[in-house]
Amino acid sequence: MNKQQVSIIGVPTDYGQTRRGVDMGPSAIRYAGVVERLEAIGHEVHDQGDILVSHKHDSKEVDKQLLNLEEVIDISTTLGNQVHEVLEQKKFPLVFGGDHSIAIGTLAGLGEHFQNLGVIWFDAHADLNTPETTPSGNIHGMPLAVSIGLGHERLVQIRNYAPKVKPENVIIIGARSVDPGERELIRQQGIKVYTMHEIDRLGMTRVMEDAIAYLQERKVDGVHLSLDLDGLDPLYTPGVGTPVPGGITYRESHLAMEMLQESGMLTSAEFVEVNPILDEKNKTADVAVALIGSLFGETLV
Ligand code: HAR
Ligand code: MN
Ligand code: MN
Ligand code: MN
Repeated sequence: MNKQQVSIIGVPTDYGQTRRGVDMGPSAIRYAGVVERLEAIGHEVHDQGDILVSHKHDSKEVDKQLLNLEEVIDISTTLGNQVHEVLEQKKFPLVFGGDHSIAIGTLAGLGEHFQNLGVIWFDAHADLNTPETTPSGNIHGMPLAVSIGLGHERLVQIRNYAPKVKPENVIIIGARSVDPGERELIRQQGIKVYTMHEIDRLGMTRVMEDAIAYLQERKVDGVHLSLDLDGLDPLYTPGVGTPVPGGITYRESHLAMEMLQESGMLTSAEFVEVNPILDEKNKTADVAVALIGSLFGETLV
């Protein structure tokens, strides 16, 4: 197990959707002992604290297709700059949300450093909506589209370049709630998706072997894991804003993390959508921290 220097960044935002409480995700994950857990494995952890997020919720302009656009742009820009700095320092960025809109900022910080970044999007949803296709106006349903260069220009151009990742370098794992516009984009852009059907059918071992081999064939120079806790079945992670039944199990998700660790390809990660208000005794944050343990090489014996 090679020791890493890990930089934690918390992003306490709920502006990507409309249920309050997900802004407390970074606190819940810290409370669940993430720093201690990583240190016990032998990693050197630098907790940079949370980026500054206003909780004013006083937006005057209301674009129903892009709720809280200005706030999301601000937060994404700050986060993108900070992730970029962490990479300059040759540390591993580990980002805690917040809702999944934060991925816009995280990927904006990664995309310049890696010329051919791979992304594993672990989620019940595809997060490939645009202002034209969104059923909700919630930007947390759009970050993957934005990162491949589709959507509102000011989101797409955070840190002044686009796209952040090539669509053919993206793999979605765990999808079971996909909107019509998203389905079309998946086909049109050649995004690789392992829905719950493939996970049931092939098993998580085969899915991860295939996913890792695919990224190796594509000769990626880094891999980012964007893990939405709603990718797991709500039995294990009830503290999320948009739970969808029929998800990935606790053991399957651990196996996925362990296989990613073994691949040695991972260069950054984020854990999003933990909402302590909707949770049962911090269960969802506990799962996040347990998964982080596996992802960073925790072993039992
Ligand atoms: N697809 C729906 C929308 O765009 C729901 C998105 C659900 N949100 C997430 N993202 N948690 O993974 O509104
Ligand atoms: Mn808030
Ligand atoms: Mn998501
Ligand atoms: Mn989701």
